Amino acid sequence: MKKRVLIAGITGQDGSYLADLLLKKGYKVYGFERRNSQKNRNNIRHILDKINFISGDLLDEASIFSALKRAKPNEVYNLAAQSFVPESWRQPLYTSEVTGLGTLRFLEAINHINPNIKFYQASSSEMFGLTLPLQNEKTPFYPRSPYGIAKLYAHWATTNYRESYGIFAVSGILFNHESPRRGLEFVSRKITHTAVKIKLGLTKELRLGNLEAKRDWGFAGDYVEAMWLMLQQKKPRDYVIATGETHSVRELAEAAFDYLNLNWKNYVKIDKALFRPAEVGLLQGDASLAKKELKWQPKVKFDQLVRMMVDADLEKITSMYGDKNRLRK
Ligand code: NAP
Ligand code: F7E
Repeated sequence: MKKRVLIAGITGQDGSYLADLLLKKGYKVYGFERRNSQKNRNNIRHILDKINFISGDLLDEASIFSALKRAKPNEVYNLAAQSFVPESWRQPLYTSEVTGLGTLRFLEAINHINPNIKFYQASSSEMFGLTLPLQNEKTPFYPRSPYGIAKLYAHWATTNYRESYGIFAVSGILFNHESPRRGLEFVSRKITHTAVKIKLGLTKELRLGNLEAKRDWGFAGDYVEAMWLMLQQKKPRDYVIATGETHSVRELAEAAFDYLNLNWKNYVKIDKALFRPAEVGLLQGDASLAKKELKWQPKVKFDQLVRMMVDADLEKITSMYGDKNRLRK
């Protein structure tokens, strides 16, 4: 019998890669999708006919209950969240409701409907905040944003439901991961997308905030494999997923502009409004436990990731403007 999966956040970056992976593995895929005035299905447009959509919202407990009843999943991946860190200072209560309590709503529903459902929670390296690298499963948490705090609540709720009710509920503590499907506001995609527009003469500058912040950036396609592996283990436990390398925002900008034969210094302008009230300055993860127990390895390196994203943006933007002649010589 086909395994059944419910993916919350299927329209996002990770949800779309996870759906690709699980369809390939023969799962029947259900997508828990909130209602928007316009469908936001760009990331999954290539698999639309293979997904069974269920409308629902992390804010609406009843919709979670009925989604579980309808999909009857063996596995649930909760990838849905208000995931943009700066927005969490502008909408702290909303972020806590969705990103924090939303997870609790899923756990409660699973416990009531079928505690044998396996549950994956999308925890985040943002929970480590101000701690020193290398961060691993034993590193204490020190979140620096309402987003990080909400994720920490969800993280502990997941642990608690595992320990209280024996649910196979695990958290993947994932460090930043990017791809051509990343939202345009996150720094990696903002850089590759704007650098390409500059190259094509469509815009003149790129405004950025803190260039010195360092992140451990990996490829989303590699990271969804780790999510799946976590739910296939004999025992439920949490894992850090990271590349182990760290790079600054400045290095990311340099790599993207270099690849386009441009000097980043001529285009990047610092905008104080883009600095955060409290910053996470340095993240670098230690994924040795995942490498040992899950046999997981990141495949895409930093430079390869940047080039993949620039190439994809070149393709997208030129096809949108229909003017390949403006491409770089
Ligand atoms: P993303 O692209 O922002 O996707 C978020 C998804 O959540 C979207 O499908 C969005 O739907 C959905 N969503 C938002 N609010 C919702 C609500 N109230 N009810 C139902 N669905 C809702 O995020 P991502 O990069 O794929 O990340 C996936 C998860 O991993 C998130 O929980 C994120 O916080 C976490 N995480 C991400 C990273 C990373 O580097 N990417 C690292 C660690 C953890 P719409 O399309 O309708 O907006
Ligand atoms: O920022 C700096 C900014 O927004 C990275 C989410 O997926 O990963 C992501 O959160 C760094 C920060 O990602 C700009 O100050 C400079 O230090 O791409 P980001 P994030 O905040 O690390 C974690 C693991 C998650 O869980 C989140 O869901 O880049 N930065 N200038 C900028 N950042 C943005 N967005 N825009 C700038 O102009």
